[in-house]
Amino acid sequence: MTYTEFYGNEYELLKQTQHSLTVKIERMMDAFRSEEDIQPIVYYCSRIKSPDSMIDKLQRYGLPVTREAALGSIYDAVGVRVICSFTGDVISVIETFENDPDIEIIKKKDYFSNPKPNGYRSVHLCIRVCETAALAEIQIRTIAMDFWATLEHQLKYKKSISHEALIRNELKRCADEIASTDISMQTIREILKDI
Ligand code: 0O2
Repeated sequence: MTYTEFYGNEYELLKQTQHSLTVKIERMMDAFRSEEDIQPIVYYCSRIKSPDSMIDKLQRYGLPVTREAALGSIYDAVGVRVICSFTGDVISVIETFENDPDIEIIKKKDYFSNPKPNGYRSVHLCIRVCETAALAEIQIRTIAMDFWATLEHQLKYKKSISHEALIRNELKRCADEIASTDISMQTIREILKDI
């Protein structure tokens, strides 16, 4: 199924929402560039959720497989991911979004302070973009955590993994090591700032 077949006329609205969020992040990067010695945002990416992935999510949540449910009950038809250098930058970026009058934050899922059992660490802001009234999700995490999440996401799609429990434990161990490295890097950053 194509994006237009699934999202219909609303697809244009989703694209507009995606655009308005990416423009916002570009502006945020410009503002940080003039204020900070190291750019807090390393990069960002965005996407409109594919119809297959949306249908799968609606079914997982026990929702009707309709455009209305996709746009009204699921937050991440439009998804933006912001990747930061340090853990402190994750907090600064979240604060910037929280103080932005153009967006309404509906829910904050803090897997940074409360990681998922598999080790996933990220902050998800479920928002409404005032300009379009559409829902969207912003994920914010460090570059180190993004490295883990990207690889773990790819492994999820591997069918029939042998030694699954072992791999799950290893992934969790890696996530914890990465979190500990992130803390050390933040400490180094703070020491260097004071020199
Ligand atoms: P796509 O479209 O490929 O990005 P849920 O587990 O979905 O019930 P959650 O995770 O709070 O609850 O839902 P939310 O906030 O909608 O976020 C879903 C997205 O977060 C996922 O998108 C991933 O991008 C990311 N994510 C959540 N949990 C994990 C995880 O354990 N590992 C990794 N690597 N990413 C995760 P999708 O649905 O995969 O689709």
